[in-house]
Amino acid sequence: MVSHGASARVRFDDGTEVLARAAGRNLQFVCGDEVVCTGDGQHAQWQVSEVSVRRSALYRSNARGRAELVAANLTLLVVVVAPRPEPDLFLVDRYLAAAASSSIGALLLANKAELGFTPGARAEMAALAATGCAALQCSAASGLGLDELRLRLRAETVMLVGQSGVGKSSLLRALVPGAQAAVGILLKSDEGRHTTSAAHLYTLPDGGALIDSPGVRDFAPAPEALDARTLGFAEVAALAPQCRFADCQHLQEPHCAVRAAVDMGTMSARRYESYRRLRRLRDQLLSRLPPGRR
Ligand SMILES: Nc1nc2c(ncn2[C@@H]2O[C@H](COP(=O)(O)OP(=O)(O)OP(=O)(O)O)[C@@H](O)[C@H]2O)c(=O)[nH]1
Ligand SMILES: [Mg+2]
Ligand SMILES: [Zn+2]
Repeated sequence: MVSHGASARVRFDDGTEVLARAAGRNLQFVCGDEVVCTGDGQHAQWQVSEVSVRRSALYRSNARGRAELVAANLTLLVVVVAPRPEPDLFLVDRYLAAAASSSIGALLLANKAELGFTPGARAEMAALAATGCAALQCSAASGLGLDELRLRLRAETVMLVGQSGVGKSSLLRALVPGAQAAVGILLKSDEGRHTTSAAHLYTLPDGGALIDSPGVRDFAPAPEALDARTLGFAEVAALAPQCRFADCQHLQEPHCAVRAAVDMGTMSARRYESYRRLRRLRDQLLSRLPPGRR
C-alpha cells in the first residue's frame, strides 16, 4: 500500500487498487504495510480497519527524537549513490546502521557507474564492502549491471533510498516496465532536484516489490531503533567481543578493540568517525525524549 497522510492507495491480491481511509485515529500505516480493508466496493468507500503485524519496520527520528515509521515489511534497503551528486557517505552509513539494527538487508548500489567515481569515492565504497556490505555497480542509463540487480532484487521487498538525483526513479523505471515515476534533471549545482514526493510501491516483474522514495538531504535513524552497542556498524559488532568491557561504547574506554583496529588501519577511520557522530546524534535525540522513553 501507499499512504498519503490518513488515506492510502491499497492494492489487493488480484492487482486492483482502491483509495482507503484509516478507520480510526490510532491506526498508523505506511508504504509496505499489509492491511485489512473493509467497505463496499460499490460506493468505493474503503477503510483500512487493521494493519498486519510487521515483519520489519524502518524508522527515522523526528526533531524531538521520536520514531517515525518510514516503511514496513522491507527485506532489503537499497542505498543508491552516484558520482553526481557527490556521495554523502555519512548518510550511507546512517542508512546501513538503521537497516542492520532493524534486521533489514542492505545493498549499496553505485548508479551512473558509466560516469566514473572518483578514486576517493571508490576507496570508501571498497571499505564499506570490506565490512560485509553487499555492493553493486549499475547504470540506469546504459543498462550496465541491471541484470545482476534484477536477480538480486527478486522476491525481495525493496526500498530505494538516497540523495536526490542519484537515479532512484530512473532505476525504478528500468526495473518495472510501465512504472510512471517522475524523473528529474540534475541542477547545475549538483544538488539534485527533488522529483519524487511520496513513497510508492511497485510490483517487480520477477516477484517482489519495490518502493521509490523521495531523495533526502539527511536521515537520522530513530535512536530507540538503533542497536545500543554497535549502532548497526558491522565491523564494530565483529570487534566488540574483544573489547575489555562488555559495555564498551568504543569511545574513550581502555583496551577497546574497535579503536585498536582504527589505529592499525583495519577499520576505516572515516567509518569510525561516522560511528562517533552517530553516537552523538543518538545521545542528543534520546535526551529530547520524555524521561520514561530513554
Ligand atoms: N548519466 C546517468 N544519468 C542518470 C542515470 N540514472 C539516472 N540518471 C539521471 O539522473 C537524474 C536524476 O534521476 P532521478 O531518477 O530523477 O533521481 P532520483 O534519485 O529519483 O531523485 P529524487 O526523486 O529527487 O530523489 C536524471 O536526469 C536522470 O536521467 C545513469 O545511470 N547515468
Ligand atoms: Mg525520484
Ligand atoms: Zn570498544
